[in-house]
Amino acid sequence: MLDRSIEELESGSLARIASAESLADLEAVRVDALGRKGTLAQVSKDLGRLAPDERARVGKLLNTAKQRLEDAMEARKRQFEEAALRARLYAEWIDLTLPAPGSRRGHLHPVTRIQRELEELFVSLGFAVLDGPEVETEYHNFDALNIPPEHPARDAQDTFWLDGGHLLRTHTSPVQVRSMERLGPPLRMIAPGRVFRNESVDASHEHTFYQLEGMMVDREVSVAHMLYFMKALLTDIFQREAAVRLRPGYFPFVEPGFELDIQCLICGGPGCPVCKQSGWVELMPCGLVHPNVLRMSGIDPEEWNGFAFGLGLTRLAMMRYGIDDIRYLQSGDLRFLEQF
Ligand code: FA5
Repeated sequence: MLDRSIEELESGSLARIASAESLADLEAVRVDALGRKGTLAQVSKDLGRLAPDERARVGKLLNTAKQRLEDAMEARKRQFEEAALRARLYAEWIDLTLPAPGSRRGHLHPVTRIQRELEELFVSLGFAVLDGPEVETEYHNFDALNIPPEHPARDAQDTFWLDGGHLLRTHTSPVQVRSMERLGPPLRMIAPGRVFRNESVDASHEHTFYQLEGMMVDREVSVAHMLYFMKALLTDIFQREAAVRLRPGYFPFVEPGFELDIQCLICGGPGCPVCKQSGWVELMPCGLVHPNVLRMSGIDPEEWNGFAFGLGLTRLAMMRYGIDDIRYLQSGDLRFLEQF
C-alpha cells in the first residue's frame, strides 16, 4: 500500500519537475513533496505502524524517492540557470572585431573662444597676456585702485569676503596694479579672468563671470588711443562695426572715466530683460588711469600716463552668440553648450 503511494508520489512529482517553467514552480514542487508538511513527510508518519523489517524496507524506498526528487530538482534548476546565462550572453553579445566608435570630441566654451580670439588680437598689437590671483588682497582689489575703505564705490561691487583680509576678486583691475608693480612702464597688457560678486542673479548678472582687463601705460597716451584699441576689439569680435555709445562713467581709478555700451543685440534696440528694457548693454567701462593709481604702484604720473578698460567678457559672449540669459553659460548644460 505504502509502496504504491511512494511510487505515485515520486512519478507525479518528477512530472511536475519536468514541466516546471521557473524556479518558483520548482519551489512549489519542493514544498508539496519534500516540505515539512509535504506528502513524503505524511508517508513517513505512517512508517511507525509497520513491522520492523517492513519499516526498514519502505524507509529505504522513501529515502531513494526523496533522493531522486532532490536530484531531479537540482538538475532542472541547473537547466534554468544555463538558459538564463545563454539568454544574457546573447543579449550582451559584443563583436570585438568591430571598429571602436570614435571618441566624442568636445569644443571650447563660448567665453573661452572669445577670450582666445582677443588674446590673439592683443598679442598681435604688442600686448602681453597676464594672469592674476582669484583670491586677492583687499589692497590690490580696492586700496591700490584709489578706493579707500569708507568709499561708497566699494559697495557697488558686493564682495565675497574671506578670512585674513582676503576676498574673491570683484574685477580684473587688481591685475593692473600687479603688472605695474612688477613690470613698470611702458606697459601694454590684457588680463582675462574670472571674477566674483555677491549679488543677486538675473538675466544679465551672474555671481561668477569673466572680464578682460586692458591697460596701456606709456608717454602721452590719450582717449583717442584707448578708443582705437576698443574699436579694434569690437570689430574683431563682431566682424563689423557694432553700434556703441560712450558716456561719462565714474570709477575712482580712472579720470576721466567712461562707460562704453553696446546696442543690445538680443532685442536690437526696443528693450528686453538682458538690457533691462533700455536697448543698451553696459560692456566696457574705461578711462585714463588716475594719477593716484600710477603713484601707488611706483610710477611717476608726471612722466607716464595710460588708459585702462574692463570688458565684461561674459556679456560680450552673450551679444555675439545671441544668448538671452547669462545663467545658461555656467549651467554646465550640454544641450545648451552643444549649440556653439
Ligand atoms: C569694473 O569692474 C571695473 N573694474 C572696470 C574698469 C576697468 C573701469 C578699468 C575702468 C577702467 P563694472 O563693475 O562696471 O566695472 O564691471 C565691468 C563690466 O563687467 C560691466 O560693464 C559688465 O559688462 C560686466 N559685469 C558687471 N557685473 C556683472 C555681472 N554680475 N554679471 C555679468 N557681467 C557683469
